Amino acid sequence: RTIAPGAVHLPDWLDLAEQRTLLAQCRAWARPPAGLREVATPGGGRMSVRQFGLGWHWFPYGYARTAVDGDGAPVKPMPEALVELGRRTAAAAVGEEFADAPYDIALINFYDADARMGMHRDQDEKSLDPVVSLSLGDTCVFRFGNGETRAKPYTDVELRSGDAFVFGGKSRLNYHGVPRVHGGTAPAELGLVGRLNITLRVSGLEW
Ligand code: MD3
Ligand code: FE
Repeated sequence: RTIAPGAVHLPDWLDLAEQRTLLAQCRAWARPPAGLREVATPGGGRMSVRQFGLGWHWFPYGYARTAVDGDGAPVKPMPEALVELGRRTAAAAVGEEFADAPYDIALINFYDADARMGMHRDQDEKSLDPVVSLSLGDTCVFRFGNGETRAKPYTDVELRSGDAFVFGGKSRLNYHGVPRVHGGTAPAELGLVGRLNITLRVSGLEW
């Protein structure tokens, strides 16, 4: 389950009941204002992934926590349930030293069957504590690249509903992306058309 040093895949980390609970929570958290939104790319395009944040908003270009975001909507708090889930998952995957890590921001991405995420690195956090990723719904191809460039060599891994993936240590700043979503592969009992990815992060900010 270790894909690269510090990058650990936990297949079937959440059982179906836990997946349903997390999905119901995401639906509640995504209610307007400040629900799922389209995000502009630096090049002036639109990301095919729609997203929203908990515990922060995107104040171009970085994390911020003012009372309202750019749309005038209140910033939603980081739910305690996600703080605990982040700690528990990181501790199980990469080490007990993260059992109390201060997970304070979440980014929730929604992919329809045509959505993609290009190769990028997550370097807006000031903390190098592990990022915890949780997948719900459709299976995707997750592409894990190297620490230097967005090109090869990379490793493709399928992420399925209920899987967790933790990125810490030497893998924390690696390039990665989602080149493909397999539409219609979500577990029928879950009741989700598409894919949700929840990432739990430590901002490293004092706020
Ligand atoms: C590797 N999301 O939100 S999750 C992202 O499936 C993001 O929605 C993808 O990349 C998704 O930034 C991939 C896996 C992931 C998340 C964070 C990472 C891999 C990572 C941070 C560092 C290294
Ligand atoms: Fe990322």
